[in-house]
Amino acid sequence: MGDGEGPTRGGARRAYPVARRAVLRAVGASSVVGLGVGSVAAQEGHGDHHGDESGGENGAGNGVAETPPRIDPLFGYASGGPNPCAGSHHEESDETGGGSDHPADCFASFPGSVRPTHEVEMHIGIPGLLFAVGGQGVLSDVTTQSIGEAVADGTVDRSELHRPRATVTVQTPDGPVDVTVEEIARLVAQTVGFHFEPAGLHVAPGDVVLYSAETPDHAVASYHERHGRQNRVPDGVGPFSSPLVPVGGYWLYRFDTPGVYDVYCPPHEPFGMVQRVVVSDGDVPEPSVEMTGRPPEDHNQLAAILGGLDPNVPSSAAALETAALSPAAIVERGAVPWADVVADHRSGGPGTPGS
Ligand SMILES: [Cu+2]
Repeated sequence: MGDGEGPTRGGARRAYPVARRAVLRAVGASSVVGLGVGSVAAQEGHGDHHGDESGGENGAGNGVAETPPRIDPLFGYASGGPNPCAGSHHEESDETGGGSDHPADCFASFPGSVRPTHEVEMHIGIPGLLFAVGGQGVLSDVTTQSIGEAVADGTVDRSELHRPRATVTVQTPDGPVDVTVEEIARLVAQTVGFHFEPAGLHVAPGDVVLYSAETPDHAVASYHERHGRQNRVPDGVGPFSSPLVPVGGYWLYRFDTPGVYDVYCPPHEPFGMVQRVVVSDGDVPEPSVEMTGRPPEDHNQLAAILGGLDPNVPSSAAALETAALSPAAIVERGAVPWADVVADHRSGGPGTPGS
């Protein structure tokens, strides 16, 4: 990407605000609109992958020639959107879990060469009010510690809290809000943090997974030696990764080689944002872990960005060790919700505070 590419870059920059407005209009409205924008992007020569490195072979500038989109084995297929499957999950509801309650036509609108059969959403999962409480220093250290201990198992017992009815005033974008210590504790207990939904996914070899960005600042990367990490993908699988996926956009990846794949969100791996994908025809493969680099983070740093409030969400290492994310559980259930991983951890996994 040198300075000599000024005109190209200018063109791309001009195109982005248009695409972004289209995304905003489309978010939440699932419909068969994905292909139109995808084709436009391809004709403008900046749609598919990472721009200049891979754009050449797609024949941009060939006029009407149409090259079927393809999924790169390392860089997948990225799109700024709109995502035809946007907003189709309802993970906040316990009943639906990590299932596949997308509209029937949501995958059918993709070209056959890249058509997904599963969707994974990328979420933040932290109430905005909690950020405000944590960032404004309105709680004493004693109260903060008592909240952490009280919610370590994911439930709130008023008797475990220091001054549960005491009220603090928090400044929010909508003005000052009064909250009690008990209410803050309930917010902490509800916090599941940065996560993939579902956190565990079983697919057949050759299946394509759509990763959807519901909130900002997420990406997908394999635990791989060439990312400086412990290798946690099957033999022969490369160091695949997505770009940072814009809200409303998506990234597609095809899982070809059977085995267990552990992936992480690079910005949020210190906060436990990991996923396990099991690729098999129904058998239960073993994880293939090689000590090639840094292992998954073994300390969850959520408390550091929440002013010391600790929701006891598992670290990346702890999440991958839960029973919920065992390959057998993932194959049996098909999809494992992140809430089950958090519940497993809070119910007494190693490292649970106060146990
Ligand atoms: Cu993330």
